Parts: sequence; structure tokens; C-alpha cells
Amino acid sequence: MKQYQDLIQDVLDNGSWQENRTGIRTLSVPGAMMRFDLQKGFPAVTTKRLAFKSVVGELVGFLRATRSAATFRELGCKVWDQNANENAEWLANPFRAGTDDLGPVYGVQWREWPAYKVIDAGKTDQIEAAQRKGFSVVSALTDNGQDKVLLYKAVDQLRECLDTIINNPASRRILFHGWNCAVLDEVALPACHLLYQFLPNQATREISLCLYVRSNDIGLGTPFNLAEGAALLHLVGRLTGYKPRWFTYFVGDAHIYENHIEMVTEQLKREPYPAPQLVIADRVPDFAVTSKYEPQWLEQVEPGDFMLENYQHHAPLTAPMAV
Ligand code: UFP
Repeated sequence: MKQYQDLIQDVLDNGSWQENRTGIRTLSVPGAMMRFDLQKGFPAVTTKRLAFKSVVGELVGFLRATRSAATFRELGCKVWDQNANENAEWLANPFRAGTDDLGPVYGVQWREWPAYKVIDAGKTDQIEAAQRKGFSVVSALTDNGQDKVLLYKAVDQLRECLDTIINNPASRRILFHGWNCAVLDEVALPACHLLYQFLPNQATREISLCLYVRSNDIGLGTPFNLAEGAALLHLVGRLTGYKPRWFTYFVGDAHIYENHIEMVTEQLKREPYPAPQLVIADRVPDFAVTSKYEPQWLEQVEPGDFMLENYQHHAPLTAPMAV
């Protein structure tokens, strides 16, 4: 995790003070990148304790497309409580559906992206082609005097990625997106980690992931997001028969909150330990062994199926999360 230490140092050395909506200033750098070889270990922060149970609880919540902080809590992850129930802007949002509601955050977009098509009513071949792809006709409508048909499909983007890794691994289009413009006003927090691209290597049977994070809280968010992305790549590799390899992590606005400076400065004084290993429980089928494609494990996997082994870390450090 030397790269994480280097990123902290880079932001401290080269960042500029910026104001933002939270009222707590940040030292910010426009653009950062880290790349981890997952064959050499799992990118868990070692200069403090990683809340691994919370990380995998959140991941499982996303995989199940939850929009409720209560579900995240049941899965062992409390990080959504403040966003759901304490953020004044969200509390006043008319789309908020009561206590613990988060709106259609990450997982809903990953697994149930609401996709619409508007097709001229006369173009029956196109309407039928859309229906073969799983779209259903919602209604007829008139647009500028033209008769149209409105069709809808909840797109399981993540499942489609797995299907493509199995059926067409040479594709350079194996990605899913969390930034849905149509729902930005309906969510407690617009997606931060928002573009995931999988890159299978058929020659080596290794799979890599490029992840883009538009805005990243280097003190609290980055360790969490890194571990979560890496755990997802391990799971996707397991279900499709590829070994997880390169995890490249791109950040847009890389920032350290003013009230986290003390924490990260303490981390810089600490020598990182060797990376631990991630083990996924045997009950989660390994496609490389069974040759049986079982994508339903995206929903069936439990937080306890992810185990971090040989995790050596320095004493825990905490700092307040900016909401
Ligand atoms: N943030 C992260 N990672 C996440 C997440 C949020 O670092 O997974 F959901 C941080 C980034 C930023 C804040 O400090 O939360 C989101 O604020 P904004 O939407 O203004 O960028």
C-alpha cells in the first residue's frame, strides 16, 4: 500500500485548498491514479485498521440493489446511516421515501438501471427488436405530432458484464456505469465510484478492472473504495473463471478534508505492512473448476464469504465523515 501513502503525500505536497458543499475545506489534487497487482496481495490499508466487514457488507448491499440504510446495517455496514438520516439536503428532498431511504443509489443502477426507448410507432421491426432484448412497451405517446412507443427495461448492467466475460471476452465494452443523469435529484448521494470496466485476458486467464472515482475522500473513502473494488474483481473472477490481476484506480477530485490532516499525517509516520490476501469461501462456485456459469451468486453471496487473511495493520484511526 505504498501507493496509498504516496497519494496522501502528493495531496499534502501539491494540493490546493478548496471549498465544497460540506463546509469543511479540502486539500485537493485534480486527478490521481494507483495500480495494484492483486496476485501480489489485497489492497487493504495497513497504516490503520480497514473496516473490512463494513466494506463487504456494503458490496453485498450493492449487489442486491438495496436503497435502504437498514439493509446495509443488517449486512454489517453503517456508513450509509448519516447519508440517509442526517443530511439536511436529503431530508428535505421530496423523493426521499422515509427513514433509511437512500434513493436509487449505486446498486440500483448496477443491477436495475432504468432504461427507456422512444421509437416511432410505425417502426415495428425496431420495437420488436427492443422487445427481444427485454424491453416492454410502457405506453404510446405523441411527440411533435408523431406517434411513438415508449419502452422500458431495468438493465442488470453487472449481470450483462458477466455474461459478456463468459460469451465474448474479447469485447472492450465490458463496463457498467453508476452515473444516471435522470436520477441525480433522487439520490442521497450521487455516485462517487461510477465507472467499472472489466478486462479479461484470455491468454493468461486473468481479469483486470479499471475503476473511475469522480470524487474521493482520501482519508476515509479511498481505503474503503479500494477494498470494495478489489473484492468485486475477485468475485467476478471467481464466477467467470479468471484470476484477478490488475486493479487500476483513477480519481478525479482527490481530496483530504481539513479535519483528516492529523489522521493521514499519523499514517505517513507508520511503515506499511505486507498486503494481506482475500479468500472467497469455497461454497461460492469457481467457474475455472466447475465450468458451470452461476451468476445468481451475485445475489447469493454473503458478507461472510469474503475473508481477509494475514491482515497485519497499525492501530485504528478515526476522523469524522463529511456529509
Ligand atoms: N466519497 C468517497 N467515496 C465514496 C462515497 C463518497 O470518497 O464511495 F460514496 C466522498 C467523496 C466526497 C464525498 O468527499 O464523499 C461526496 O461529496 P460530493 O458528492 O460533493 O463529491
